[in-house]
Amino acid sequence: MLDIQKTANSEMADAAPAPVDPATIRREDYRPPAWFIPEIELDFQLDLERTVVRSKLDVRRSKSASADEPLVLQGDDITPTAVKVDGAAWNDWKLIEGDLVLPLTGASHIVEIEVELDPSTNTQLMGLYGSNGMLCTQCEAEGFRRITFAPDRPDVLSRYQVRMEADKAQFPVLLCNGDKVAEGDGENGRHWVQWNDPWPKPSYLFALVAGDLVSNNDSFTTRSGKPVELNIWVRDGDLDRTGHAMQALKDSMRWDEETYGREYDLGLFNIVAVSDFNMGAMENKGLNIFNSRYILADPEVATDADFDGIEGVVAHEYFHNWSGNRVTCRDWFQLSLKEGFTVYRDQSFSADMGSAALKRIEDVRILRAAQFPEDAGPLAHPIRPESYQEISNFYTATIYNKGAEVIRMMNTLMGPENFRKGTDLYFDRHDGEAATCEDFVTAMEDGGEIDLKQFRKWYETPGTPRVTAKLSHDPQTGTATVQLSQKIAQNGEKPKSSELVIPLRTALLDPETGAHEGEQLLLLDQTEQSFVLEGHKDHPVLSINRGFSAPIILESNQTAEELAFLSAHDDDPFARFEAVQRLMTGYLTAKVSGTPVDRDIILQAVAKILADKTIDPAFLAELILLPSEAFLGDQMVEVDPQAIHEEREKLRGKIAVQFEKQFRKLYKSCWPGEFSLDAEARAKRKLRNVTLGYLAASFTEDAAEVAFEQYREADNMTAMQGALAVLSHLEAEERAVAFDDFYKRFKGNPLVLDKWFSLQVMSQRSDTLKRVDGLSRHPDFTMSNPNRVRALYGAFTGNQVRFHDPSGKGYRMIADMVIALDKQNPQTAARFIPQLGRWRRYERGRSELMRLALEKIAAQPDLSKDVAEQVHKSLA
Ligand code: 0A1
Ligand code: ZN
Repeated sequence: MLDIQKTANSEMADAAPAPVDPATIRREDYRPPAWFIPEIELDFQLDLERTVVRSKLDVRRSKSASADEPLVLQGDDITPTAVKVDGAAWNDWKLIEGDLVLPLTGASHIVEIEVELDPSTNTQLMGLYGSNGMLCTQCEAEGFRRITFAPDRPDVLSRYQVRMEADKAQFPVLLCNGDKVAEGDGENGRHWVQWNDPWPKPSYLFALVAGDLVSNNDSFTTRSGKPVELNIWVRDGDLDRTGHAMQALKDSMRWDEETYGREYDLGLFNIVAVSDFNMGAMENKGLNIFNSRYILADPEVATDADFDGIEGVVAHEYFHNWSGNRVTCRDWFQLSLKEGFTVYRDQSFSADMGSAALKRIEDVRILRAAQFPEDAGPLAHPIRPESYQEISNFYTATIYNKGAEVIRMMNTLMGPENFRKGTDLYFDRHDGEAATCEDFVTAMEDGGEIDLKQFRKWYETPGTPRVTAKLSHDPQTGTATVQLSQKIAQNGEKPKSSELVIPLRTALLDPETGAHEGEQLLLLDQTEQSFVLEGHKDHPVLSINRGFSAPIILESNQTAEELAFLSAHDDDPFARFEAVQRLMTGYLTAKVSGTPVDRDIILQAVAKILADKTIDPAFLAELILLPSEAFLGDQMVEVDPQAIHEEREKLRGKIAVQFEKQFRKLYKSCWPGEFSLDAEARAKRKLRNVTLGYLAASFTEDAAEVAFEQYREADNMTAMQGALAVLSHLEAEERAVAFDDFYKRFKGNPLVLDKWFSLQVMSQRSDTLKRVDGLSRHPDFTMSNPNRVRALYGAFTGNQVRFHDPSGKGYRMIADMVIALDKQNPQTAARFIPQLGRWRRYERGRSELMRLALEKIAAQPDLSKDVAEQVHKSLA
């Protein structure tokens, strides 16, 4: 219809505003709430199949709202069984698109509502649901409306008093936000607990848990001397796997006091581990709920990476107590206000707890693997989006990880002292409020005495900036000139020039020794800019974007010789790592596109690295790793996964053969002693796995034997997984033996079983597609558990060469899975769309097959909002 009108009167159509899709929610349409709810009382009669929720809302009309503005309380898939206003039964209500609308007059009322729920049928895992016999909730972003009717928006803050009642034998533990104020036994074997949360909070931070749980109980004394009881609640039998999480919690509490001056504000902090969870964890006030994979660990079942993940996520959720809970978001467009800042905080914490250099390499790897592709594709959005249809789709690497990079750049620009002054002012100024990204930037300006006017562009600009750097040198004047320019490309379009503020930590290295006279911060804030640096007799070597000080793609005129020089000499660990990566990436992308290129320079660089005895084993392991196939694809105009795979394997094989002796020696030198989680032991485990990979790639006949031996002797999951990862690609008999043994040993542990699924579908073997299909029918596979779905299908979509099988079978398999999963768990289903959504980046044949898979999903009737938004945007 719209199109016909346009052709009939094109002049009119041009002048008219863009058609507004009713499903689209826009940032510019924000209106403050018409009603506030300072107090909420909730009563839960809990049961797995029939839970009754009674709410009592103290509703107050906003002074700025008109006198006839009705009270609208959001609901999703619920109906009221009773409504009262000011104590009397009230029938004057309507359900409009799920929301409860009450045409109330006057300034304040008490509204009481009763709702009945069946948590056992809640497969979306949003709202109140059953997981493994327990009851738990997930309310962010819009799950509270699946529990009861309420103004389910983050700028309505309420104080909650909650009474929970349940069968005592079935649910001996009843938890909610805040402090426990009373408890007692009821009739018929029931018991109850009364909870009071003194801190006003938005509904998305509400949580309860009821179950048969045991706790690791500990305590923490805040720096002002207040005692805090700490509990990590798990199922019986998992208790001895909670020690690492508890230590991480106490370390986080101390760190936030020391680094940001933030103290915990309740007498109790509870964490609960649940096995069915859509995301990693959730920061509900005083009652964090975690995906069990981010709590449970011991060396026998968890890898070193798992231990790090636990430390980081425990810290992340704890830090939200200030960046998210005490200061929350005004609306969901501001999500990065809490998420970007909190990711930055957890990254800094982990850097302080371990190796800052390794942590930075890891964080950049994640950014490049998840965020850069997002920013280059059809789902690109700024860290503060302008619109959305389903907010669950916006828990993205852009909001989280690019958001963290933006905060990190503020720190770089301001320096740590002024940065702290800024965050102090932000917390003081907005404590107890629902704030915006703009509030944050203003507080940083006021507290940190800096002008961030132009810097704000980062909040509204999608796409990854490309910075071109050229170094020229004038021996006569001894000046070196760094010429910089910036542009941004979006969704495959031609790059346009940009004017972001880009802080580039830079050093000019002496071409003989690699020494330099200190770093400089080059501030690129125009489209093109030159920086003249004095005092360089000889042509120096440029080391730029050290520490990855800005989230950009660097294009420089550096030669392979210069990169090799940096890979041997750069004193910034990230820059040194980056130099090797760029050297290898340049070689491999040239090979894939058929350009003749020199390989010896890479071999020489690797030889130097291997000969450098000052490098610690963990860093050495990073330096000799090849860039991933996915990353290499991201550097190509048109991706051919098979060609990339082949060239990468050739280079890997060549390095493996050339340095076989050294790898063998290193492998032996990393022989594990007594298991320990200290840095040295971890570094050895890491290097041992990397060198094992090379030994297997060197075509030596004993590769399977060596890997199998490592598997057999391993007393920890890092070594076991490393061995299985190598075996998974081989034809050898040892592969099946090891995988069968692993299954038998760990079939009772769902988190380890997830690894068993993943390792098999990440195999490069040509029968992998068949294996994915077989595993999807395995009795231990279930679509009801998001971890299991991700373990099988998520890991498979990361397998570049097999997911992108030229037959298109991999794409069809994912499309069919998404269609089936969407009926059960739309949020998790929608998370698979971006893998297909990148179809425009692939060579013709694959591109078309990926598009067809998306079309098939799009053609389904009754798609969820989650999947529909992602599919339609991907095809647009
Ligand atoms: N705020 C959480 C992330 C989160 C978001 C949505 C969820 O719904 C299923 C769950 C968790 C965090 O940043 O950790
Ligand atoms: Zn978060």
